[in-house]
Amino acid sequence: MNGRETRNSVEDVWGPRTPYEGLWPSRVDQRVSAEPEQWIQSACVLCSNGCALDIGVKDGKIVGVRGRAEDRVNQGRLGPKGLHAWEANHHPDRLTTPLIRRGDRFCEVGWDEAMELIVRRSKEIRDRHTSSAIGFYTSGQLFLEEYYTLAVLGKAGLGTPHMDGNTRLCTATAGAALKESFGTDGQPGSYTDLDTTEALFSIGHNMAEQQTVLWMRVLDRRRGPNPPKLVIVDPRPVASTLEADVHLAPKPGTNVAVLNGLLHIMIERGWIDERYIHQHTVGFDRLKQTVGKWTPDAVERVADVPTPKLRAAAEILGTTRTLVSTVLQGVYQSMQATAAACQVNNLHLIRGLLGRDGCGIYQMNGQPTAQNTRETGANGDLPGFRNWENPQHIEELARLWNVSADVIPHWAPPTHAMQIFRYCEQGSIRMLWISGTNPAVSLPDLPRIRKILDKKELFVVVQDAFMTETASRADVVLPAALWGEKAGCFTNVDRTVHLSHKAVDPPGQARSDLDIFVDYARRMDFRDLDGAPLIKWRTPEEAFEAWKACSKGRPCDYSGMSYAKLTGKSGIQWPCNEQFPDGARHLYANGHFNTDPEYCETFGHDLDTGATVTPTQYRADHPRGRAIIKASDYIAPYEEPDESYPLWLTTGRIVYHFHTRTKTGRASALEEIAPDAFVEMNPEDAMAYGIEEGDMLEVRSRRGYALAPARFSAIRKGVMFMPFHYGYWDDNTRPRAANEVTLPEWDPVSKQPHYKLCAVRIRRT
Ligand SMILES: Nc1nc2c(c(=O)[nH]1)N[C@H]1C(S)=C(S)[C@@H](COP(=O)(O)OP(=O)(O)OC[C@H]3O[C@@H](n4cnc5c(=O)[nH]c(N)nc54)[C@H](O)[C@@H]3O)O[C@H]1N2
Ligand SMILES: Nc1nc2c(c(=O)[nH]1)N[C@H]1C(S)=C(S)[C@@H](COP(=O)(O)OP(=O)(O)OC[C@H]3O[C@@H](n4cnc5c(=O)[nH]c(N)nc54)[C@H](O)[C@@H]3O)O[C@H]1N2
Ligand code: SF4
Ligand SMILES: [Mo]
Repeated sequence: MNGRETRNSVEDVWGPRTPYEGLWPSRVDQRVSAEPEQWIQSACVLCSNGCALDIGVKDGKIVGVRGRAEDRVNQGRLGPKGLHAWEANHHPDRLTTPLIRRGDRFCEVGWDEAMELIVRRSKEIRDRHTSSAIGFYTSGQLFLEEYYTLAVLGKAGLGTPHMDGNTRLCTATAGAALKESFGTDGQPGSYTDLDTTEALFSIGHNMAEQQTVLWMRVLDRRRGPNPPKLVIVDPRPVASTLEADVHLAPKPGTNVAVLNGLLHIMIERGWIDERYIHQHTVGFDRLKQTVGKWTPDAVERVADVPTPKLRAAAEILGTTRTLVSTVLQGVYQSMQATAAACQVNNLHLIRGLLGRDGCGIYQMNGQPTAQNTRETGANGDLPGFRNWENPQHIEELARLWNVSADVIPHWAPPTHAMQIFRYCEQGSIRMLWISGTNPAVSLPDLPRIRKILDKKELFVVVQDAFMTETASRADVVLPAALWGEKAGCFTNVDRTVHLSHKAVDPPGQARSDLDIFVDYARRMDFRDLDGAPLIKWRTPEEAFEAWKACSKGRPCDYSGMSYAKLTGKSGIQWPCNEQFPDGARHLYANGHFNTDPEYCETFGHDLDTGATVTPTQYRADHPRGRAIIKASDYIAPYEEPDESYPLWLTTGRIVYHFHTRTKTGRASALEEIAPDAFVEMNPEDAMAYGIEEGDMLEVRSRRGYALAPARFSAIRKGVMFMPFHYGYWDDNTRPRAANEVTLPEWDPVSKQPHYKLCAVRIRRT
């Protein structure tokens, strides 16, 4: 790249500081390969931060991006992925025609032939085995309008209970923890809380690498007047831990012990808001009882966190007048995911640090549009955060869609992703339609996942922009348009909705996911009770209008938004309606939560077993708009190092790549700086095995093995880390995907897999 970038984000990830307190100054980051003729408004789709940007277009091609200075989320800043990954849009590897498998090769066909085959197989399978033999596995990366269309055709057209998204791997626990504590999904806080907060608590979240622009905001506060205190909990040394005032590095899988220890100290020292607890919560007594035994010594024994450090952290969290907390995969993909995430909610509740400026909880999202998968019900929940156990809510949807309530699956909890794959394995699901996700690299225990996808009896449709490891195992591949080539909305982690306009045409015959779903619904001839087409929209804007009607009156109320209102200025936070025409910064500002039995999204679960609370039980304990404090005692991980597999492996991400690298692996500067997998380990562990940096290691678990070179860091002894980005589309010479070895276990409440823990052994090859 010549002089057309404002900064080199690969060498200097966060760029220069703009110290502040109060109003975050803007700094516009830009990177183009040629002077754009036109700038088209959009937002970045490479993480849940949702940075607003304009897409630069020249001669019908994307030639770069620049941050939008006027946007509340990023005030112009962009990180390395945002500045680079657009290069993938015009990569020659893009899929441009539908493909049908004939024997062991793919044949190019037209859309009619591909869609007719899918429709024929759908009808055959439905007629012989019912709609329950058809499953959908979607993404956290499509647009809101696309998910909503998929949700309606799946729930009201086919009536299959087997729909989930890769959001199950990503933010199912965020949703679950918000529901358990506050009654429905929805992040209570706002990014503007960071502008004034006195303290920040981050657990299992590598913000500096994974939400780089959010971290810029934190760094700018840290360099400005009245910098916030910073407490970080992560077993690895990551960029943010160097900045922290207190870094707790617990043994993997011990989050609940650490959090119970913090709560214990806070309660013991009287660092609680008794009035808030009394007026706005239920369940405090049980929490007090449960954390009673988690003295600092007890925490040290289980989690190996030194007692002075735990006390120092508790003092910051217990005495600060405002607090922002962030939680992500080190919690959601670790032991007791929902239980641990709920303890962070509890920490805010017992101190009354909620619903006002400077106080926010982010049960973070990861993927850019994961929030929308959950809102629209494309992940198995019901649209608009409705409760599948509430007959009233089912009736509302039936009326809205003009279908019989019996069609909408609500007789059992929605099927979660790992169970969908289990049903495919057992043969009760015979058709699986995968859109915008790459399970052949991202699901745990890959040897098993490959076997399932390769089953002759399973008809697999894959809708993607590239020939991924999953697409190459499909029966039909549908070429999808990417971001920039279609219009639609998405919502970031602080409920800010952005509209991404279409900037360029998709390559070849590639079509938007919306077009594909609408086409399928038309060809399947799904109809409502009056015989009219079930899907009454064609364009993204029409789909958005339909969604607005569905969301009205629910927490995620979009009814006050429009494509026009979302164009030209900053993104807008939901709820946006008559009461909040410009959106609302905080949920629960009045201390009233969404826990009313007629309004809530779930009646809740036992956090340890996942057993559901019955509607009768919930009504009997009626929380009356109070938040629910749920306690949980520590449970040891299911698989721990032993004699045969003596080391921990944890997996995750690095700053330069996004997931299975379909985009970032095709952005030259990102691929160049991070071309291969590695095993991060402590030099002392390495010495015990006679391993030198760069040696090729075999990492083996009870499931399988992967090969990657050793890299040293100050990671906890006995723990190793592998990024899960590297699969096989560009290097099929050795097993190198972290998920060859990971554990197919999941959280009992959120059903999110435990990617952060498994026992392995290593040897030099
Ligand atoms: N660069 C980049 N950014 C991304 C993504 C990407 O692929 N690349 N993906 C996006 C998506 S979808 C997501 S979900 C997010 C994920 O963002 P993060 O959750 O921040 O990323 P991870 O690397 O998965 O895990 C976070 C941290 O958890 C720690 N950890 C492991 N085990 C434990 C434990 O038992 N307890 C605690 N407290 N910590 C533990 C790890 O050491 C790791 O540093 O990032 C988003 N942003
Ligand atoms: N070991 C381990 N495994 C993990 C994790 C971990 O930390 N450790 N993290 C988990 C998490 S949090 C996540 S989010 C998942 C991510 O796992 P995946 O979802 O499998 O990863 P991606 O590479 O993002 O796959 C998205 C696919 O969608 C395609 N795509 C992009 N945009 C569009 C579009 O507009 N339309 C269509 N049809 N396709 C599109 C991309 O080309 C890509 O193939 O991985 C999970 N797996
Ligand atoms: S922080 Fe996330 S949304 Fe913002 S530019 Fe980076 S990848 Fe994109
Ligand atoms: Mo994720």
